[in-house]
Amino acid sequence: MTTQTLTAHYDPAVQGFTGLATMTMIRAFESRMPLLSEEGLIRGSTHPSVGMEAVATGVSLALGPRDTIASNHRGHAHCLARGSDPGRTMAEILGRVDGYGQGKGGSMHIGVKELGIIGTNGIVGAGIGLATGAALAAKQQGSDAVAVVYFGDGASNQGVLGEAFNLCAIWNLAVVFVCENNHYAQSASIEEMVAQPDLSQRGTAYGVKSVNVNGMHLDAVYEAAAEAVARGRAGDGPTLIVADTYRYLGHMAGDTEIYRSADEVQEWKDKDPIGYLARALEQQGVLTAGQFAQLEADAARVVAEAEAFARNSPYPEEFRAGTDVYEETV
Ligand SMILES: Cc1ncc(C[n+]2csc(CCOP(=O)(O)OP(=O)(O)O)c2C)c(N)n1
Repeated sequence: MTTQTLTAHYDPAVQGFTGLATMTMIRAFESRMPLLSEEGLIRGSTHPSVGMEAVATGVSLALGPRDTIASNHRGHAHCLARGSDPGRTMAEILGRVDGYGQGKGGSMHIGVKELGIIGTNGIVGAGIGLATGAALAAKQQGSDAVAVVYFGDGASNQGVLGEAFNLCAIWNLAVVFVCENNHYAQSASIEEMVAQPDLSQRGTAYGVKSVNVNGMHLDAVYEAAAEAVARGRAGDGPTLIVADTYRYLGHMAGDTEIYRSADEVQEWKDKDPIGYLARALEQQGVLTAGQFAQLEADAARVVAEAEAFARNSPYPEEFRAGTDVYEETV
């Protein structure tokens, strides 16, 4: 199969500006999670990804409408960056009937068929198999759609990853494996859990093209993702992108965070992906301080409206618990 030379072209005025708006909205949305949990509005746990916004956003900017994404327990940002409606996303998190799964999936089980979101997932690593299946289906149907899966450094220890790497490599399946290495699996640091911390070597070992990117830099993530998507579309197979990133909040609400130091958290806050991008865009002359303030105000308004929508949405009726759990046509 010939390799199409589709080089990524990050344009600060296009992907940079749009990306900043998306990241700012995701930050505002995710920053509400601990407070909504404290208020008792979220049943079960919810996992914010404050600090990791550049990964979801950079990858999403490289995707087309027919592409699919599979995600995990920390999936709100992936859905929002893919274009999910903040109100319906929030309603799902709060278990309300106007959510994407009529409130029956909750924070960790959001799916949006029309956006190709084949599911966030509470089972660590499960999205890896789903994306592989989506890519196989696309190939069998003669489509050039690409499947993305987001997973954490902890999930990279799941056996399904090796199987998926192997199948995608031998069958040239168009999967972009996006490992969000935020350095912790719940409370276990990567140093404790992995003897070879360069996770990209895992893809290389299976014949999967593998790259490391700075996950705090939208431009770097976008370039890598656009390359990976182009390879997949051209029939040249899978790519693993390992994005070095960090979550600023606890694993979930109520996390005591005794496994990491305040200095370490601060060190990563100094690399804030939103601050970095805003400064870069200002230097490149495509953003003024006033425009950035406006983006932040817009994000706050969108999230406040989403929250009001979700709070006003009723809970699903109990007798519907067993409906909508299986779909016959795929
Ligand atoms: C199969 C499975 N094992 C364990 C858990 C419990 N669990 C939920 S999140 C998590 C940590 C996952 O870490 P990682 O993949 O690095 O993602 P992160 O939370 O860092 O984004 C664990 C162990 C689970 N949900 N599913």
